[in-house]
Amino acid sequence: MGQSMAMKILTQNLLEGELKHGNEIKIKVNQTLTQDSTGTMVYLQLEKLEIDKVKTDLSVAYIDHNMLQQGFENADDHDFIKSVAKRHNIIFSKAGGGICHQVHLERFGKPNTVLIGSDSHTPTGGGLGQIAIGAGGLDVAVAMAKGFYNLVVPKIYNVQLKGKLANYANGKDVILKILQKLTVKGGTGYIMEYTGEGVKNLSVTDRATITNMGAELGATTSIFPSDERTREFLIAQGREEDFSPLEPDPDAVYDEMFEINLDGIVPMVACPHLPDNVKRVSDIKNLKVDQVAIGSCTNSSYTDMMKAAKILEDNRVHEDVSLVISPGSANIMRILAENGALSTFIRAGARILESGCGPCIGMGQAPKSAGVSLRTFNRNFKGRSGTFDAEVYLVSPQTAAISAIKGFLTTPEHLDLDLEVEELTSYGKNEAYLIYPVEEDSNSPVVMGPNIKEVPIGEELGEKIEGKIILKTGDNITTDDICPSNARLLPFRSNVPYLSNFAFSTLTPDFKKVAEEHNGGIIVGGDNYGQGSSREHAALVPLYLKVKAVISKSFARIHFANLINSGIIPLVFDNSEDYDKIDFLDDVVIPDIQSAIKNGRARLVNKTKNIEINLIAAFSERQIAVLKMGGYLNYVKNS
Ligand code: MIC
Ligand code: SF4
Repeated sequence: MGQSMAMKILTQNLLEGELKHGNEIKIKVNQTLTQDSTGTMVYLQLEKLEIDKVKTDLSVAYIDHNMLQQGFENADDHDFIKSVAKRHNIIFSKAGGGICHQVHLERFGKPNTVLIGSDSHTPTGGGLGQIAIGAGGLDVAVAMAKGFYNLVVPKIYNVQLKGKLANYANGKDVILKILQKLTVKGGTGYIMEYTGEGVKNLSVTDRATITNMGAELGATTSIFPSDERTREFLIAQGREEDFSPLEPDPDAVYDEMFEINLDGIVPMVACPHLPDNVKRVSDIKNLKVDQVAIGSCTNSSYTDMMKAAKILEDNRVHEDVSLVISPGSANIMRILAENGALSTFIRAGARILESGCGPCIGMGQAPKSAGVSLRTFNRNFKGRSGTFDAEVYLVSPQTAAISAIKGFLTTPEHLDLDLEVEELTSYGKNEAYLIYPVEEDSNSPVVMGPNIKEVPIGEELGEKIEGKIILKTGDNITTDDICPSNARLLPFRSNVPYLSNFAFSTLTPDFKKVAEEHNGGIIVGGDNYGQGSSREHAALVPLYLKVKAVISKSFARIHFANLINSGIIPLVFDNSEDYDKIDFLDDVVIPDIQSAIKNGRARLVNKTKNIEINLIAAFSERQIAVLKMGGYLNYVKNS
């Protein structure tokens, strides 16, 4: 039986377990990446694991998220991460060097390897034929300390591509089209594998845009072949030696499949407030735009920037629009400075930001009240921009640039514009932002500022779980809801006690008060609970507030793992209609939880309503042991 590309790499890296859908396996990790907003927790946890050098071939710590530095907190976090990186043989990418996923694609990503990153958009590496998976911080710390990662074997979804994109269309329009079809939970439990003759017509960076936003489908990861275009990209990045080919066997077996004709792709837009609320741009008339932002790990490559520059050349940004531009890496910024594109942006009236996440995670550039913001980013959750009532639309760089000139949402589709951008044959290098570890640094001290607080650690599991339902949510609750992120809160990513004041604040003003009044309790969620970012703070904050379990219709993959890692039990309604049989502040008990997690089934007694509800408690042997010990850190230290 032929193998898919994903199965080939997983087979190569398999350490333990059987490669069968649904099984938990242990795989060797070749590379890791972290960024600063999840990184402080990763490195606090890595220090607790008391290691010498990382066990991976390559680990990189990027600073790209928290860069406003309006107080000492961000800078202290950067220093802390730098000091730990030095001690353990980790490459450090300084603030300004660029967005982790873009820089990793350019400098380090390697076909046929496994990359684990503490950021949900790590699958960007799939554009290079890598199995690149986003994970919680502790999983990444363990990957560095021990060289492995535990993964539940996903199914494989084959997307067959044919044809060629028109030059007004972008990888972004392809993935938005897929999101329209599959929704934000349609990829859950799958690896998206792109094949077909259309693949060769997509640049590596267009491929990376597609794999990047596979995260929005809920997919474990997404992967493209490694072919001649991959080789050319790696040659242009000065690292041909990292190339190796990857393609599926001709008789590869897939669980699901559909076809996309790239010829037919037209500019698409994700409307507020979810990335799957997708329409054709041409179907939205007269949408006046206040802000346009071009950048983020989804669309900040050299070719994306140049397409925007071509549209802006000899034009002027509309007087009612603020256009902000953040190239994905310092190297791209340098190239744009040298080839004149940067001056094109400035002549057009754009605002140039440093290379980093910036507005994508609400670090500045919050839109005006009820403002309409058009962004080339990947997430448009309510409030994420920093303005709660802003309306954020997700589009391609081509659509963004033309709309910035016109002042309303429009596409370059029917305009006679030359949008052809040649890929570079040499990107050169910009090493100035990278600090490579040297032997002498292995004993250098860890530097910790006053804002860096201890990581909360769970307690051993008791005989039963008992308490009040302290929150009941709807479907598709994001980790941005559970632990919001914006310019005011990101400086506190290493301070869980402080962050706990804002838990669920997009849904309710007093979650913390209720949790404290009842000494913790149980949360009830709908479908796809915990979608979005990989931030384990969305589990650590509830742990700190003594949440014992979350019961939901279904969970997003990374958050499910993060809850287990924190010792909080994620349980699923056996019959999702039972969701209606529990209400806020009901008194509940789950008796005999120790055997429930072993047997895979739990019983919840709703004492307030005098009814019983069946729950699924399906965990691997390892997860059961982790839950019993009160979290993964306790487990790893004791095993
Ligand atoms: C995001 O895009 O939501 C983030 C910010 O990059 C997160 C990580 C975080 O919360 O720090 C992610 O995607 O995992
Ligand atoms: Fe940064 Fe936005 Fe990408 Fe997250 S999605 S890594 S915040 S650019």
